Amino acid sequence: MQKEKSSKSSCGFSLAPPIAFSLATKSNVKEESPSLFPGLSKALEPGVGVQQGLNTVAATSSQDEAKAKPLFSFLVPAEPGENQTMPVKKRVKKVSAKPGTGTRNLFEARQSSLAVRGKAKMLTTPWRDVTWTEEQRTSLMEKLSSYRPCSEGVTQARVLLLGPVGSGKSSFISSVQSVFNGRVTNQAMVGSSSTSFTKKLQSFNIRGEKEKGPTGLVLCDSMGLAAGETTGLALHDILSIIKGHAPEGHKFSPDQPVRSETAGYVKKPSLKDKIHCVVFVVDAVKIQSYPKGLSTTFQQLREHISDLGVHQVALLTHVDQVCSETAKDITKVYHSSVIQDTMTKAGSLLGMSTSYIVPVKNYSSELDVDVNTDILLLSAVDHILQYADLYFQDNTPQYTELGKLDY
Ligand SMILES: Nc1nc2c(ncn2[C@@H]2O[C@H](COP(=O)(O)OP(=O)(O)O)[C@@H](O)[C@H]2O)c(=O)[nH]1
Ligand SMILES: [Mg+2]
Repeated sequence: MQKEKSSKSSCGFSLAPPIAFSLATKSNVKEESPSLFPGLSKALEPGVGVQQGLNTVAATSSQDEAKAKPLFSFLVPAEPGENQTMPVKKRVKKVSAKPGTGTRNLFEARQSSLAVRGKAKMLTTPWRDVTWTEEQRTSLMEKLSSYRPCSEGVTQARVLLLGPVGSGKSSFISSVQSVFNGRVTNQAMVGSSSTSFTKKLQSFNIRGEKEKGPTGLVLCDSMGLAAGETTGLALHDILSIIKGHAPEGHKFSPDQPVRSETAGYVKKPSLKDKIHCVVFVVDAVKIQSYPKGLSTTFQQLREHISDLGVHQVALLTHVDQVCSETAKDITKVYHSSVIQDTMTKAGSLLGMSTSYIVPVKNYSSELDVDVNTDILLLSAVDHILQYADLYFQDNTPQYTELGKLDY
């Protein structure tokens, strides 16, 4: 089993090389409790979160987005964590028809054997290494609180989250802020009852621990992506944000693309106004049911964003809903073969190597933060900042070849 190794970037963040995923060997696999969920799927309206409860506000905001743009219905498991990989053949064949002689049908026998074969596999050796301790959380918090971009004149890394409605963009922003606050707060959801909220470009300046002031990280929320929107307005608007032209609070509208006449339009954006890293956000539960066009949307977007020299990574959210063991204990996330498999699917959807993708469990219905969920979220931020730093390296004179300015 080969695990990821880390190397240090010149900005102090460790860079993860592409992961070599290895196949589970028998000795490396232990069985999880049988899957609790049948193979049926049901369609949900876009924007309706699987998880209800505290985040009904967020769900409302997503619905507002959905209203604004007719999207698509997602097929999601009838139950969280449902495993759709277990076809059950309903072939019934009596072995013996004689009553009282242990009549048993093959269907029952098959069912019980499937119950064993269908168990989600948990790997004894994790496919990525994480230290799950209080010290690790503290050290990550300190590292990220003191993070500053390695580029003069830029005090914060601006990171844009892009993904379908309901994928967990706003939840991620709120969850990261919650980690630093030490309690679950729904920062990115505030005001989401307003119908325009999720249509606006909103930047969230992540604050560090108490009295530590702002971190060097700004997370930018925008409205959801839909399949087939890469041509025309949406793509144009996304690229305007990335180039730094779109003003804060800009309300996206198909009739009013960002242009030089737009109020607050930033004519000559400097490095600090631009987006320094793009994070695609996809939902593990919906990974197989996203419309085909979404993959094309992602790939076209990626091409355009790459042309701007901006690095891209991805978050795979809702991992707690595809693996029951991980739902019970988040430290199992890198032991889960279901999640490993979903990562591969996310990689194909996005057209990127899985080494750029990190699994995440956002705070959704919890009231209190949890050390291990915090570690996973902070590791995701760490991952993002590595790639933001690559952008700064690429666009800062001291790092460019012979001091040649290329921006
Ligand atoms: N169980 C679970 N629910 C999540 C997770 N991330 C987001 N959610 C829920 O998914 C729904 C949509 O999330 P939201 O952040 O509004 O998505 P957005 O449209 O991309 O901003 C909300 O009900 C969230 O509480 C996650 O990692 N796990
Ligand atoms: Mg949102």
